Amino acid sequence: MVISSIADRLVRSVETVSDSVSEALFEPVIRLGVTGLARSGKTVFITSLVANLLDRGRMPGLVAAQEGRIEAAFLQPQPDDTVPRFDYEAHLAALTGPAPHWPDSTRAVSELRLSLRVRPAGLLAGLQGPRTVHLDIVDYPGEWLLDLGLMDKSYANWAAETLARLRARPEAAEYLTALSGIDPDARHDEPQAQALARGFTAYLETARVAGYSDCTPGRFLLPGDLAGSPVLTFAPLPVSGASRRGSLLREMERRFAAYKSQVVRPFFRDHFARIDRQVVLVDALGAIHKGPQAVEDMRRAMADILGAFRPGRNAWLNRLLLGRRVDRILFAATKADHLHHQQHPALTAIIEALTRDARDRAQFAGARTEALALAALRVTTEEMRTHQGRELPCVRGTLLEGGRQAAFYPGALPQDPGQLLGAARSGATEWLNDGFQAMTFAPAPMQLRPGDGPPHIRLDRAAQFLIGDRL
Ligand SMILES: Nc1nc2c(ncn2[C@@H]2O[C@H](COP(=O)(O)OP(=O)(O)OP(=O)(O)O)[C@@H](O)[C@H]2O)c(=O)[nH]1
Ligand SMILES: [Mg+2]
Repeated sequence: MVISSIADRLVRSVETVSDSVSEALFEPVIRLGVTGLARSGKTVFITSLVANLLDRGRMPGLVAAQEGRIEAAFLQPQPDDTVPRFDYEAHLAALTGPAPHWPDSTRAVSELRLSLRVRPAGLLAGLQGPRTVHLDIVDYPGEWLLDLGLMDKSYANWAAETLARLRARPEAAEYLTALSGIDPDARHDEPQAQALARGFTAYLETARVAGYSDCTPGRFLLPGDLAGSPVLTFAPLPVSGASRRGSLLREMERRFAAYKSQVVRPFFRDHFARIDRQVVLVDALGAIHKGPQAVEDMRRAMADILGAFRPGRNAWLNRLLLGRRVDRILFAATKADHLHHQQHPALTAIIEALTRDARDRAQFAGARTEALALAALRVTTEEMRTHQGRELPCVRGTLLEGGRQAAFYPGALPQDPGQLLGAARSGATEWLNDGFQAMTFAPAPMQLRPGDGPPHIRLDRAAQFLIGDRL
């Protein structure tokens, strides 16, 4: 434990030194973390951001692009040889090819380096030539951040807290029944451990579908190449005292410790601790459509995610960070092209209120945060339609199911976000008015003018907040 944290620190200090060497050589590196819960829009966001930084015709809100100071942008080999590369070309081909479709779901960390040749602004403009700024974009599942909470818990603490939560939830009934026949002090038996882990994983999966955000350990839901390995074969057991050698309980304790040191720690050390700027993508419209409980859950998840970025949150993480920290965090409500622009201010107000609330809940003081509603890829057009004598602001697009063209009015969002969040917080199970419909549109075939990236909404504003000051 001690040795590995010293080793972590050594790795980090060497990196800090090499980062400052390259900064001194005028090739600054910005590491941009892109995260969000499953299906929040990470892959589409990164693909469209990169395409729009390569061809900047639709990026007037990015000041350096607007001023014509970005002379060139190009993809380069990434610095980390062991992290999968973000498959930019395949995702872009999916979105903009002749039969456009949404990219496949991605379930692990990936990375891409985009380098920009930028002429300096202001006083330095006449004195210095252009310099290269590297933008390293790191895509990782938001679920993994929630595991930070496990780091300062023992197995006994974790199991007791988890079981207390499970007892209040009907989704856990099956696991709890299976547990009632188990003696934690009996000899460890691998098929039994596996059956328990399977039962616990099944509970986590149902809980996530039901909309709970506290579905940790995160890797149980997104196992990747760890599926079936002992680090993922544990489950909470009732603990009444010290464990006996060779018992099921002792083995569970050991695997929980292994999960922390071999799964959670490397993620925070190799990825999280090196991020400079962060964007957290939130499918707010999807949650509003699912109902008040999903909104309440999203509100809590945002606070938990922000909590991971709170300076001093965790002694172990602090040592790893060596004083370095993320200094800007953007919360972005994605898929805003589901709404006519008349409704954008209401969505912006909701994501702003949620972000303020997450700051308060996480007692967050540190980085600058901002909230924004955007569409990384705009797949709709706007139109006004008369319905029962009323003008409705609609969006038109190709429906994902059936491929038909349709105009669609999702319903009214409340002008006052307090109304929505208040109902969610007070435990309402349905919205008072007609509710809010979500529709899934397919990407449409597009013809891009030379110099233009794919169409979007406010992606340039997001880029300005995240990297504009460093260009
Ligand atoms: N209309 C619209 N839909 C979007 C947009 N971005 C994402 N979507 C929808 O959201 C889905 C998920 O987007 P992804 O980018 O794959 O989300 P992700 O966060 O990478 O998902 P995972 O990899 O499964 O975690 C897509 O298949 C689209 O249906 C957007 O800008 N506009
Ligand atoms: Mg993805």
